[in-house]
Amino acid sequence: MAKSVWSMCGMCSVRCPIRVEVEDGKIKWIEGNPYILKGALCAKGSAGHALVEDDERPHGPLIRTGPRGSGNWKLVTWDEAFDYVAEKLKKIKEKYGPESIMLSCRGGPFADLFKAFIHAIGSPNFSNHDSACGRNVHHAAKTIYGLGRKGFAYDIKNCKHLILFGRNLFEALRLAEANQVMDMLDKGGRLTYVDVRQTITGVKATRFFLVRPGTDYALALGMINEVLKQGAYDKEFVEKYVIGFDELCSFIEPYTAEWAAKECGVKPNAIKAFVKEINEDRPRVIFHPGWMLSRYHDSFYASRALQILNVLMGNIEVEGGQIFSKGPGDCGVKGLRSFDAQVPKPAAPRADLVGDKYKHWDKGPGIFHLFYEAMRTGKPYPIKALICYRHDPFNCFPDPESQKEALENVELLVSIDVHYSEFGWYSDVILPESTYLERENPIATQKGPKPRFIVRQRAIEPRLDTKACWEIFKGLADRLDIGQYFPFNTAEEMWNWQLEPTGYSIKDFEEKGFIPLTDKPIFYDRNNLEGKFKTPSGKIEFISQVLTEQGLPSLKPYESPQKPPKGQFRLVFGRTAVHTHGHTVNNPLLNELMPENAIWINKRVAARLDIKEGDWVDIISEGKKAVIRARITEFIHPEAVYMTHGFGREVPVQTRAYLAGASDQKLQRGLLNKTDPAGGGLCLCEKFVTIKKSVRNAKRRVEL
Ligand SMILES: Nc1nc2c(c(=O)[nH]1)N[C@H]1C(S)=C(S)[C@@H](COP(=O)(O)OP(=O)(O)OC[C@H]3O[C@@H](n4cnc5c(=O)[nH]c(N)nc54)[C@H](O)[C@@H]3O)O[C@H]1N2
Ligand SMILES: Nc1nc2c(c(=O)[nH]1)N[C@H]1C(S)=C(S)[C@@H](COP(=O)(O)OP(=O)(O)OC[C@H]3O[C@@H](n4cnc5c(=O)[nH]c(N)nc54)[C@H](O)[C@@H]3O)O[C@H]1N2
Ligand code: SF4
Ligand SMILES: [Mo]
Repeated sequence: MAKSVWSMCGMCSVRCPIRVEVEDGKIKWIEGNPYILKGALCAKGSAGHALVEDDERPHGPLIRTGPRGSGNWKLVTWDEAFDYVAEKLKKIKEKYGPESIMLSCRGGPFADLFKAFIHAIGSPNFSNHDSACGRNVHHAAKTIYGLGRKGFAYDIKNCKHLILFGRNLFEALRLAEANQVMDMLDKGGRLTYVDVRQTITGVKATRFFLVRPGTDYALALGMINEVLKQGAYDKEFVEKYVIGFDELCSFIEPYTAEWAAKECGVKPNAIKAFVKEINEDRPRVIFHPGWMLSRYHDSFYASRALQILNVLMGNIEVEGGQIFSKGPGDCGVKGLRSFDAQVPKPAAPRADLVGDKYKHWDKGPGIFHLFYEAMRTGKPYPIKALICYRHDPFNCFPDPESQKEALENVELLVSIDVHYSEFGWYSDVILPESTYLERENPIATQKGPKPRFIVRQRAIEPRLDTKACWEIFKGLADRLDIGQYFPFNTAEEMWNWQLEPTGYSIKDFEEKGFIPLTDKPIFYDRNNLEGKFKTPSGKIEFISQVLTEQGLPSLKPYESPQKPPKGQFRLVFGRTAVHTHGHTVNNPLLNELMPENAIWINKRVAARLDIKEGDWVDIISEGKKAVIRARITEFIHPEAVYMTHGFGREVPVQTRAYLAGASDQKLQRGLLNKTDPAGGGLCLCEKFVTIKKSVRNAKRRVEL
């Protein structure tokens, strides 16, 4: 029998709305929701059915029998697995207190349920991946607007000039955003792209600036200087809403376009010409504040500088600018009932000390990598159990070997994953989740100018002995005597419980696959934004009270990035359009599209090192070596080498991905401790590696 199911893609964390056609219990077709995405889907989204059919994933719950990482597993029933984990958690709770248990997930719209679980246990230690992703951007936005990274939506479609500093949005995809950029370009909009190498986004841009790695802050400062010099900013808006403008004016004086040019390599005249253009285009100018900015020692300040440029453009709450994200309340609708809101707040401080020693950081998910310190030292108190839901710390954080050292002090490691993650392979228990096409998720709210409720519905029954996240957490909760916070037995009951205050029912998703809460975008009155900025002063803070109280500068004097020592290069990384981090590399279809990564090397550098296109190259980092193929190009800065993240996997049962290509995070030795004191993000591009032609090359082997 054929049916059509509204759902949400799960091949990456963007979670595009989809429509799935099913026939005789098999997936026949997947497309983007026509009301939102006009049917569009990326390569990964189209490969969803190959995930379902893939046998190289856990077939049922697994309990480790050999040493950690040995790959010796016992396949057990769900009851056995739940009993085993619950028993261990109870013992740990009794011996070390509930706060010694931590849970990390992939964040995003469904986190409410997982937060409720860990809080109900009595632990404040909820975390996610974000200190290796968007935390610097999030905290930069918070210190300027008092709102996080998602506090504004970018109306790219209607903007006249979009500026992207390393936001490679045609490869690091969010489909709706990529579609908007295409629409904007069709309408004659301009796109300026800044990167240390050329990308698909760069080739579509009207202007491409190739910069020296780690100098975005310099370029942004040079732009601010020129904007102020040319008077190319919205004086009225600044006067009305900004605190610290005078301080900015005196701070910025030395950072001229000529000065910036020396740092980043972009010609002063190009900076000046660019500022003339944005002066014509404002307020419909958007400086994207970055996404994955856990990169350099000053990425937080670079993101702040980009936000300052947004404010100077006066692009807030205008068409073609940054629009405040609206929620159900703005549409006169009550929000979903929250699981977490029913649970008493745990009393203990967080073990990562966020909100305590680190008052300037968002307590929500804290900073995951700081928990390793607590594991290592037992201070402020020990962490004895780690549950990772849809999160692979070994693929997410640098230097898995030093992570493992800290994890030796942790008595229970649980991976709730659809695959064998690298962490899962090392852990004590794997609770396999059903793929996104075989399960439901709780209903979630998508904020924006046009907020909506969204839902993931089950398209087919699970092929293997797996369960949905809500079944897994409920199964554990019942055994931990916290079942009262999960008052449902079926997905439908869960949805109805969530929807009850809103006045909607699950049937309301039938028409479009989502519940729109408004027809037209909602705008606040731009002349009356009082109360909308959630900073301590209620204003846009160029000088942030929170940073000042923490003893940190709001306008940090520029420090030039270190030059790589002779024979070494800065290791930079990024995404490809056909993979999601490390978890699609073993997907049969996507593996065919891109089975391994290569190292990009500047042409002149390669000639000097006698490396040719396709040669095997050794990448050496503090005793760790990886060998991958060379990709020689003029279009990368000579100080940098680049590789796509996600490869070099070491889970033997993933036969397609096993040891294919190299892993950037395994080369990032020592970076686990390199936290940005202001932004909280890791500095993952602060690593130099040695590059040389490998003895693995056929010719050399013959010579030997
Ligand atoms: N060196 C280096 N480090 C990086 C990055 C980099 O480029 N280089 N990128 C950073 C960025 S931007 C991010 S966001 C993080 C990502 O880090 P993570 O969030 O840890 O990575 P993902 O690979 O997205 O997913 C984690 C796990 O989720 C599992 N998974 C996928 N779908 C599902 C599902 O439906 N249910 C369940 N339960 N599990 C599922 C996958 O199998 C995978 O093991 O890494 C960061 N770390
Ligand atoms: N296909 C696909 N799409 C994805 C993901 C995925 O895994 N696959 N992951 C999603 C996630 S979690 C995230 S966080 C986003 C990330 O989205 P982005 O942040 O846009 O993506 P990245 O590819 O990590 O990095 C973009 C670029 O930064 C450049 N770069 C390195 N150093 C510098 C520098 O000093 N200055 C400048 N200007 N550029 C520099 C790199 O060369 C790279 O091209 O993508 C999301 N979309
Ligand atoms: S960007 Fe692609 S993989 Fe990610 S949710 Fe959308 S369709 Fe799926
Ligand atoms: Mo990310």
